[in-house]
Amino acid sequence: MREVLCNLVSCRSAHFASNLGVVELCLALHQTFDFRHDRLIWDTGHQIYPHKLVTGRYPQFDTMRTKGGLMGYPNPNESEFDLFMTGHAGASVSTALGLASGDELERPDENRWSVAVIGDGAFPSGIVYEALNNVGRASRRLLVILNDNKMSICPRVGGVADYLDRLRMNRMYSGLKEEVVKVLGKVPLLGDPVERFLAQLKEAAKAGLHGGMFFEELGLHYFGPIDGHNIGLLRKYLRMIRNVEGPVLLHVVTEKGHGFRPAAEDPVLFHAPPQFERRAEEVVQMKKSSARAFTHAASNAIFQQMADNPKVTVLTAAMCQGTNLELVRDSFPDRFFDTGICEGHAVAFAAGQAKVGLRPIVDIYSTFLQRSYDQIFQEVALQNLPVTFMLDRGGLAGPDGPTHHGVFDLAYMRIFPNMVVMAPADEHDLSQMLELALKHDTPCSLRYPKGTLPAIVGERTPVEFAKSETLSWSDDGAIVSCGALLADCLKAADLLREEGINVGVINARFVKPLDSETMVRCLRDCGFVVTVEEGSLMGGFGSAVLELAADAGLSTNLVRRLGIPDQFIEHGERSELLADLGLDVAGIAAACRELAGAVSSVRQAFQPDI
Ligand SMILES: Cc1ncc(C[n+]2csc(CCOP(=O)(O)OP(=O)(O)O)c2C)c(N)n1
Repeated sequence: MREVLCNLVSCRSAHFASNLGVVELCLALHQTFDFRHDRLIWDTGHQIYPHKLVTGRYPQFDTMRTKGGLMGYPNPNESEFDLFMTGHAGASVSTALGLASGDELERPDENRWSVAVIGDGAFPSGIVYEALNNVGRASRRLLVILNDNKMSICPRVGGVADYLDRLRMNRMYSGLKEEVVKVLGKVPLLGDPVERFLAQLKEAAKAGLHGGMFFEELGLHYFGPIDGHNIGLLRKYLRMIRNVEGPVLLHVVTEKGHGFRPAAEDPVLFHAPPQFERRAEEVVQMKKSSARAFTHAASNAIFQQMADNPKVTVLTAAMCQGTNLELVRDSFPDRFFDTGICEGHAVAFAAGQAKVGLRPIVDIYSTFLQRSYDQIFQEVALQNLPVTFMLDRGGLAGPDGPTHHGVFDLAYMRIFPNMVVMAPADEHDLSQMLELALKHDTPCSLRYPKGTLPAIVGERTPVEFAKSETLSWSDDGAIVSCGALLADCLKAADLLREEGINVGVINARFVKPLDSETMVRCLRDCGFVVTVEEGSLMGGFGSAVLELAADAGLSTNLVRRLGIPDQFIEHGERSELLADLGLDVAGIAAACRELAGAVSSVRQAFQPDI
């Protein structure tokens, strides 16, 4: 199984170390339960590859994360063994509890088990405690497996991590396993297996080898920690647990990257490494891209602002590596805060900092920030606090697919009073927008995609509050670009010019407040208007332009909005998905061509006969 995982990563970037770490756990689970009958949820879902391999998807495994191929996360459309399409961390205990409770109500005679496997990185998510708080009253056949590998993407942080460390240090795990076996061995093998197991536990507890009081207090039976790479031991515990009445938490200890030395030694790099070549257990060559991405421009801009202003702080929610903030973390350790996978907390925490005069930057992927929607509303926007949101991966996330596409943020941010919403087209815009945000006295957000920085040639104008940038003008038609697709809009305009169609290009920069003067001018004076955004059409930038047109009493007959339609977009390379949606050069040019044709037929119809 590990060989198959290694072969995959030699073809393309994929989640790796987490999958290597759960091979034995996955096999032991499938050997003990029948998940056509029982229920299994892998929290987050990035460690689902071994499960896919044993549930009929080995033949398609080489299509993993490619368009039309297997998804890198659980996908109920692929298999009856995947129950929820997930990619966000922390919800597994709640959904497993719901499944267990539903089964107990609907089919009490079937004795189905619901199992949630959750990593120690996901475990501190607030929602997990909401679920644990509820567990005591609920299901008898709920098993939560805490897969403790001491890592989130980066080393895990926080008090829960310290608590788990203490549990791991207990004598049962640290070298005194034989003693436990001895203790357990004292209990006679005869009799009812449930009674026997509980008796064994009592004995173990008496021997002072039993930890996990916190979970016990919440109403779960706590077992462990046990070695998560020992299939025999795992199976033994799982079989015993099947006989226990009441919810159970099994704490297993694994090594992230287990079985491939470079991954075990550097699980951060190998969480989702770039494609690499290997020889046996050596990585010969890693195909890291040298192109500068929006994320690099963002972390660079954050670094500059923090160097210039001691009031600026930065918060990340377990994504220090993904947001490229390692240098910022190491250079400004007092003003860098990693909350773990706790986005809601991060936003409310930033609100507190802003209230007392700091200038916090919340740097979170667009899709994960959705977790903190109510804190954006209540703790930030309603208080009108100057928190700056930097939304990474704002747009299509590519091979991660629908759980990770950050396509709703323009819509979800712009509806809040006080919120300023910006979308930089390139590094020039991004750094100036951050500077503007940190001087502005209301909450601000700026979003940028996963992708390399485009080079926009020609003279640029400085970023000015609520002002767009007119790069070229034509009364015939206008492309109004919101964000990072500007370079493609410019290329489309060049292409059209060669065909004799003149189109101006506007860089909108602000979604809110809109540059209403320029937008009204486009709507009123240009033959047609095409808006372009890598975000949901519902409620996004194009919608804002239509609202403005309606309010100003202007016609929208020749306005076309390009963006993400009202559907979830599958996984694939970002460029492939953009092309499918007509958001590439060819698609933008085609929309303009069509509208230019419509304009000329309207004009011909109204031409007086000579
Ligand atoms: C809500 C949310 N925030 C952030 C992430 C990004 N993310 C994916 S996996 C991961 C680390 C998970 O750590 P853990 O649960 O311990 O699993 P491991 O990879 O260590 O096996 C993070 C932060 C996410 N998927 N969901």
